[in-house]
Amino acid sequence: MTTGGGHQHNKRPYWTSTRLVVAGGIIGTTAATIAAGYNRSNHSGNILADDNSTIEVDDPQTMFLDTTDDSDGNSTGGNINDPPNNPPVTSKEKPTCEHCEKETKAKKAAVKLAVKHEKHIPDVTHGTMKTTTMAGRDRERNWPHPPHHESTGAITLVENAILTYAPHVPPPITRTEPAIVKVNMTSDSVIKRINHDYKYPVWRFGEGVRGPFIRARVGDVMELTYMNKDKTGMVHNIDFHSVEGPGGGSAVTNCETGQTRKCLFKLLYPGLFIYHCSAAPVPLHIGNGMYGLMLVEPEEGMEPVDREYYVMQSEFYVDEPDDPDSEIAEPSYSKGLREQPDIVVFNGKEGALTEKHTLQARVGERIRIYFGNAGPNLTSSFHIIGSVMDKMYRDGSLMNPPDRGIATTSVPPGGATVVEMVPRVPGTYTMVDHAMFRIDKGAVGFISVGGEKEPGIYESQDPPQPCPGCKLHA
Ligand SMILES: [Cu+2]
Repeated sequence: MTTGGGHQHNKRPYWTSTRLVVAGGIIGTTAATIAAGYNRSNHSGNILADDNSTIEVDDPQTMFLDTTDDSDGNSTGGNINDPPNNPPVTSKEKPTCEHCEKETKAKKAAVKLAVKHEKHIPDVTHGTMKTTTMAGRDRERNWPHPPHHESTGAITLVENAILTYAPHVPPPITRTEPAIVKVNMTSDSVIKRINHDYKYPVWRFGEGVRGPFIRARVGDVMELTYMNKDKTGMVHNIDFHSVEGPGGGSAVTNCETGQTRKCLFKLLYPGLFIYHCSAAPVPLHIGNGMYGLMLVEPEEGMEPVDREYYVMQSEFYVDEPDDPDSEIAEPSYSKGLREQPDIVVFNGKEGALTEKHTLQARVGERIRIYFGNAGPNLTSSFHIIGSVMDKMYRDGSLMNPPDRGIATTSVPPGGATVVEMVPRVPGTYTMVDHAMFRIDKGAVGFISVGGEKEPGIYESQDPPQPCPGCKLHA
């Protein structure tokens, strides 16, 4: 493994036929081999074959954290060498940057103009935003580097992503440097119960209607191995909203049954993003269950909290089974076109977060919910009955400060949000889409909070009463 001198501004893609440039460094032939689809062996001895082969891979559900340094070329991730025709960038001279030079000229011009007109001058050139007024007031605040500036050297760390299914969330990222994060994904289709009336032919990633939660860090490179195991013969792919490039990755992950795709995606922006299948017809692939969440942590990581949960909303459009004795409903494209769902649920089915499956918490704990809306049609008015969101990261952005003291937030189809609450009174808190008729379609989830209440916040002569027939107050 070689390390590169930072600050490269390559116009070519991250991988080429001869070398891979990641974060200004050079990964070399392994990644290039992946990109080119050549065969290689991984650390387990399983063959990772080219795009069109049916192969056996590591069990994608058996994930573990592996921080093996891949620099010796013999451990996780395989052989990483720098090809002789592409020597490492070792010069200590500061590379010139065409973009920056243009930006500097533009800034000088802006300063002249601002002096003339006494306007604010935003400077977003190198990591700090400084807003200068002619009155001499300077205000600095942290401002993320533009993506092309994140060139700090080669990535030598390789790890396997820990993937979890809702409502569980992988543990926080603790490392302070970028890594190549290996993510194994599969797709298939199965018959699953989606509410008290119907079973349904759900299409899914991994083992859940709502795929696995993927957690990484900005600047990481996701090394995706995606295998379509769907025996029906349907083509699937993955569109990651966290990925820059055609189709968010779907353009290079189209898979027929038995095929495997391998891709490298650099994660340029922190935030909470959904991913979904975008094979045609796209609304059916999403509506039938092919979606999930990916968290890209900022460099400084997420603030520690007491509990984290993964919740996704989606809707189903169904026709009655042709066979009156069957419980298996049919997808209804016409209802989808009319945007009239029969079923609206959290985490893939009615009751996924009620009865024995309520989320758990204690008074005084900070609870963070990663909430996504797969749609495919409805905007969610996400609300937690009995709680004000102490923090709410609008649209899942982790580059902006959170909003505070929010009761209800809109989450569009394909969108996400991160919310935090701190319950101060024990009892049941209810997650809903505040378009309230949807509770009768299944969109209800409970958070059961135990512990002693803080005094003076919620007082009554009578204890809380059960609410007969009510779906909101368990
Ligand atoms: Cu699909």
